[in-house]
Amino acid sequence: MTAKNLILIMGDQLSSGLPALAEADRSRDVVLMAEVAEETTYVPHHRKKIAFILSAMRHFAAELSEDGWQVDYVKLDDEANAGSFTGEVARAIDRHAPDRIRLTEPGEWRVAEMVEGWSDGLGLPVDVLPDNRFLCSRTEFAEWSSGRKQLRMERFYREMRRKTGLLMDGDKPAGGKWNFDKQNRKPAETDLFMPRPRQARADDMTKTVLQLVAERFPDGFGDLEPFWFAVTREKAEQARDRFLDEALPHFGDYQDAMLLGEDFLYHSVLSPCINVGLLDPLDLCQRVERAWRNGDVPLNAAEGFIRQIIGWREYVRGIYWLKMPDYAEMNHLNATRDLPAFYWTGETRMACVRAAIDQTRRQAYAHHIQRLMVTGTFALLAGIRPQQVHEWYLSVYADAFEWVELPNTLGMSQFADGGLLGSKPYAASGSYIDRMSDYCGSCTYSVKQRTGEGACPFNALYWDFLARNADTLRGNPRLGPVYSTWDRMKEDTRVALRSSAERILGRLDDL
Ligand code: FAD
Ligand code: DLZ
Ligand code: SF4
Repeated sequence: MTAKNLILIMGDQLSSGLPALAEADRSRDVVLMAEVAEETTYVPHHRKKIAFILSAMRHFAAELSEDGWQVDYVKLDDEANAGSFTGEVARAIDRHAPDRIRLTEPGEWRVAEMVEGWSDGLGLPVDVLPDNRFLCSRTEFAEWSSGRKQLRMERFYREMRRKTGLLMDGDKPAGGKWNFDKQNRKPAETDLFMPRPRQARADDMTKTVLQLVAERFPDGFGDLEPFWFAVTREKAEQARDRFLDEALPHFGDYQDAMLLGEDFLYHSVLSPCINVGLLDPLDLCQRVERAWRNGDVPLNAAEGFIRQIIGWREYVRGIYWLKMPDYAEMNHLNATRDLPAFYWTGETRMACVRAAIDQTRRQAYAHHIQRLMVTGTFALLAGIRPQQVHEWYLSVYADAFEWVELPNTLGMSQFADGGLLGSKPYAASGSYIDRMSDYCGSCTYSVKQRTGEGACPFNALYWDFLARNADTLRGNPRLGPVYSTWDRMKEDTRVALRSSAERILGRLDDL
C-alpha cells in the first residue's frame, strides 16, 4: 500500500490543477482546509476580503467533495479550532494518521517560514510542491536576474512574451512594438454606457460566511455588504466574460483615468479571483489575445492587459521571492511619519484621497492608478513609514497577498527599495491628478494654488519631497529636469513651498 497524504490547501490555492491535487489519490488521501484566526488577523483585513476568501474556500471544498475527494474542512467558529495552520495540521494528523504532509508552496514568506518548521515539529515528512499557476518559477526568475545590473520589468516582460508566444508573430511582437503604453493615458469622461463588473448573487453559503464575519469582526475595517464577488470558478468565468465583452475594448485607452462615482471604469476587477486561483492567468491572457485576433478589441487594450499579467504580476512575484525577507524592511528614503488616520476613516477634505479611500471601504477595491497615484503618491510625498503603508495596502484590498502587494507598495509606490523595481519615484503634484481625473473640480483645495491656505497639499509636498530627498534623488537621471526646475525657482518661491509643506506635515491628520 502506498503512503497516505494529508494535503493542505490554503485560501489562495483554490485551483484543482495544482500538483498537490493532480498527483494525489482521492480514495486514499485527505484534503485539509482550515479557516484560522491567525490568517484572518495577521493584518486588520477588510471584512469583505475575509468573507471573500472564506466563502471561496467553502465553495471550493464543496466542489472537491462532489468530485470524490475526502475533505476535512475546519470552520473559523469550530470549537476546537486551534487558530493557526500549524495547530490545524497537528490536529488533522491526530485524526487521519497520514504518512506525509503535502502542500503547494505558500504565497507568503511568513507562511513559508512556518511550514519550514513542520517536518521537525510535527514529526512527518513535508512535501512542498511548486505553484504551477505562475508562468515563471522562482528558480527561473532567479536565473533571469543573476548577473543583470538592472532588473527592469520591460526586459522580463519580453522574455515572458517569447516564452508564452502571446501576441507574437513569429519572433516579432504583434503590431511591431512590445509596448503600447503611450496610447493608454487618456482621461475618461462620465459615460452612461460605462460597463459594470458582473455582480454575483450571494448564495446561502456566502450569507452564512457574511454573518460569521459580521459577528467575529464587528468593528473591522470596511463594508461587508453589498457583497458580490464571484466565489466559484463558474461565477469568476462569468465575470471574466463580461469584462472581455464589455470593458476590454476600452481598457487600454482609459487605463490611467479616474472619475468621481466610477469605482471600476474599464478595469477587470478580476484580481481577487486570479489571486486565489479561481481564474487561470495564462488562459485569461489567451482569451484576450483571441479577442484581438478576432478584431473585437484594439491591440493597445490587449497588449496593455496582457502586460499587467505576464509582465507586472509575474515580475513582482519574482522580486518578492528573490529579495525576501530583507525586502520588507527597506526604507531607502528614511520615511518615518505615521500613516494619517484618514487612511482608515476616509475623512479628509482632499477629494481624490477621499474618493479612493471611500471606495476602498465600500468595495475592498481601487484600481491601479488610485492605489499608485493617489493614496500611494500622497504617502510617498508625506514621508510615511513604508512598513505602515504596506500594512494598510495588505489589509484593505480583497486581492492583497504579500507576494504581490509588497513589491507594488514598498517598491513601485514608495521607492523604499531604492529603485530596484522602478527607475524613479512616482512623485507628482496635484496637476497629474487634475489631468487624469475630475476630482479637483469638487475639492476644497485649489489644484492651481501652490502655497498658502487652500492650496492643494500635493503641490507643496511634491517640491518639499524633492528638496528633502535631494541628496538621495538628485543623481537620478530621470529626475534631472525636475531638479533643474527647482534650482531655477526664485529663492522666496522655494522658501514659501517648503514652509507650506511644513505646515501641511504638521497637521497631516487634519487635511
Ligand atoms: P486590471 O487593471 O483589470 O488589470 C488586470 C490584471 O493585471 C489584474 O487583475 C492583476 O492581476 C494584474 N495587474 C495589474 N497591475 C498589476 C501590478 N502592478 N502588479 C501585479 N499585477 C498587476 N495587485 C494585486 O493583485 N494585489 C495587491 O495586493 C496589490 N497591491 C497593490 C498596491 C499598490 C500600492 C499598487 C500601486 C498596486 C497594487 N496592485 C496589487 C496592482 C494593481 O493595482 C491591481 O492588480 C489592480 O488594481 C487590480 O484590479 P483589476 O483586477 O481591476 O486590474
Ligand atoms: C487571507 C486569508 C484569510 C483572511 N483567511 C484564511 C484562512 O482562514 N485560511 C486559509 O487557508 N487562508 C486564509 N487566507 C489566505 C492565507 O493568508 C494565504 O493562503 C497565505 O498567506 C499564503 O501564504
Ligand atoms: Fe486632490 Fe489636490 Fe485635486 Fe484636491 S486639488 S482633488 S487634493 S489633487
